[in-house]
Amino acid sequence: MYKDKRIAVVIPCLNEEEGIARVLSRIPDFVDEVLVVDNNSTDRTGDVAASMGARVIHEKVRGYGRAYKSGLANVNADIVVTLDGDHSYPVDAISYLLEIFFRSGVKFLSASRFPIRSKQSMSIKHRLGNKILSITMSILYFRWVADSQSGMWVFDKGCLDVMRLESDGMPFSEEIKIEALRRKDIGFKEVFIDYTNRTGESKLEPWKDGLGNLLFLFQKRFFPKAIPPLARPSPSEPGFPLNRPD
Ligand SMILES: Nc1nc2c(ncn2[C@@H]2O[C@H](COP(=O)(O)OP(=O)(O)OP(=O)(O)O)[C@@H](O)[C@H]2O)c(=O)[nH]1
Ligand SMILES: [Mg+2]
Repeated sequence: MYKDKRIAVVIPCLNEEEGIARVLSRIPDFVDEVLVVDNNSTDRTGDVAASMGARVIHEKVRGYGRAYKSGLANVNADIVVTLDGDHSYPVDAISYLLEIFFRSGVKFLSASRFPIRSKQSMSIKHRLGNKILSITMSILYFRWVADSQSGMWVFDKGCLDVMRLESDGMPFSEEIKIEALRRKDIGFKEVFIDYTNRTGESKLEPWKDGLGNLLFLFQKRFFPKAIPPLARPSPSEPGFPLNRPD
C-alpha cells in the first residue's frame, strides 16, 4: 500500500529472463502485486518471475499491447505502475513517480526519457524515430508530448473503465497516452526519469514498429475503431482478454 492505495506493477515480457530478475529484485515493499505477463517466451522468463514471487499471466498471442491487455485485465489494485522487463526503466523511481502522481491532480502520469542523459542507452536511430513520432502525436492531438513511446506509466486503474484501447501491438504505448490526454476526466502529465541500457536483446523492429506506430497515430486520429473499454468488454467479443478462459 502507498498512501492507503493498493499498488500493482504490470510488466510485459517477451524473453526477458535476465532483465526480469533484475527488475523484480528491486521492486519496493509497498507494492501489493506484481504481474508479469509472459508473452509466450521461449526462455525461462515465466519460471524466473514466479520463483521471485510475481504473479505470472500467460499470454500466448504475441504483441506488446496484447500482453498489456491481459495483464491489466487481471489487476486488483487502485493504482497501476508499468515498466519493461528489460531493466531499462528505473525501478527505484517508483516511489518518486507515485509521490508526483498523488500531488499532480492527474490520473495518468507518463515517465519521459528526454532529454536523455545516458546517450548509449538509446541509439540515434531510436532517438530520431521517437522524435518523429512524438512531434507527429503532439500535432495530431494538440498537446506537447516529449516521449510518446515511454513504457513507464503510473495511472488510476479507473482509467481503464473509459479508455478505448485498440492496439494489440507496439502502438499501445502511444495509444494509452492519447486516451489519457484527450479525456478531461483523466488528465495527462509527463515527468522526467533516467533511462539506462536494456538487459538482453531488443524485441523492437525499428523500421516496422516505427512505421506502424506512425500510421497508427493517423488511423486513431481520423478513423478510430468503435471498441469497448478494457474493463468493460463486450460479451460478444471473442478472444478479448477478460472473456477468455484461463
Ligand atoms: N516488442 C515486443 N515487446 C514485447 C512483446 N511482448 C512483450 N514485450 C515486452 O515489452 C517490453 C518492450 O519491448 P522492448 O523490446 O524493450 O522495446 P523498447 O523498450 O521499445 O526497445 P529497447 O530500447 O530495445 O528496450 C519488453 O519488456 C518486452 O519484453 C512483443 O510481442 N513485442
Ligand atoms: Mg525496453
